[in-house]
Amino acid sequence: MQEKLKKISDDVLLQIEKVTDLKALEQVRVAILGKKGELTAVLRGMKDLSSEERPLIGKLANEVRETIENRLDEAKKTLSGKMREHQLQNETIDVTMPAKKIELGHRHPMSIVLDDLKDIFIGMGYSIAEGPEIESNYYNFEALNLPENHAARDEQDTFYINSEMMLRTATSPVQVRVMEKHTLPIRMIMPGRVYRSDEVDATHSPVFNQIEGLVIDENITMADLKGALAEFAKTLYGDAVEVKFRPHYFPFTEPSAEVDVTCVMCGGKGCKICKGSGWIEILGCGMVHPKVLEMSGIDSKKYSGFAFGMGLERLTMLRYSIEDLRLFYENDVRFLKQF
Ligand code: 2NM
Repeated sequence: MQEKLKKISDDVLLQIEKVTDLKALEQVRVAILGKKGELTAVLRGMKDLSSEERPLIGKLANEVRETIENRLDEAKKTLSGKMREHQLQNETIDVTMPAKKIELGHRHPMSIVLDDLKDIFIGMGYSIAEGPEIESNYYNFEALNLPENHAARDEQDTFYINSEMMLRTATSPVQVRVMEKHTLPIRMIMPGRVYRSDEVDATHSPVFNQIEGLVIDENITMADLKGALAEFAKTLYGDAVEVKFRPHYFPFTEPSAEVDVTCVMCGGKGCKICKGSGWIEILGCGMVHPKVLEMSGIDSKKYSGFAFGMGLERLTMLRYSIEDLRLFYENDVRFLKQF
């Protein structure tokens, strides 16, 4: 019995020395001191010993158990220490390492151009007005003198919500709303999102952005329109640019015109962008139709005014030589980063 205890003790102490992690150490402990452990079995067998042997073996068995327990404790302490040290070495933070670069965003090219436009018009004394994107038949068409059979009113061209309401096809309804309040004079631009039922291609999108302008006061003439819009074009594209007013037709203005500038790409020689003509159309404009003024409660004998409208996508494409407006909405950072 004494020998058996000695062997158990020697074996276990050797095993403890060899163990390299806490899990294995626990396995050793269970195998010797656990309910079904080797030493536990010996201690249980004590009752079968003779009364002479029992105290001797009992004492020895307890000593062995104490030694083993002490060794297990020591090994546990050493192993945890080593593991902690290992952890500290592997998980150190190098505070001198350069931080992850935070990518700063910036304005979308269309926002850059819109901000420039706002600056130009604010500089000429205009203020900015906005209005709803869902409009009534009256504000979107009727008040703008668009005849019942006008193509723009067609279901094919406009997103109707019901027979009375629709997504606005231009920002002109905002101008009507401003005119109705008739706190004159008016000198305003109306930027905003507009909707037309167009197929998407390089130059069309069912959702796009417009900037329209409206000036109403006593004695406003076509000369004021020409002066203001030529000034605007030259501020946007540079003094070298030539500006041309070409007669056109709009139901809400009379007379009406389209404004061309010498091609920003070729300077007027003719290229792919201006289709060889040397000119590029940038906006539509005209003297507000007396009927339109009267419908909004403005006395057309006392007051007159001009209005104009342009597409923000188009202006931005011209500014940056972008050939496909779909790039504006895809938000591919490789595209956006260039501006
Ligand atoms: C354009 C071209 C010409 C325009 C006119 C009006 C209003 F409300 F005063 F009648 N709003 N917008 C207008 C005139 C818009 O866009 C190409």
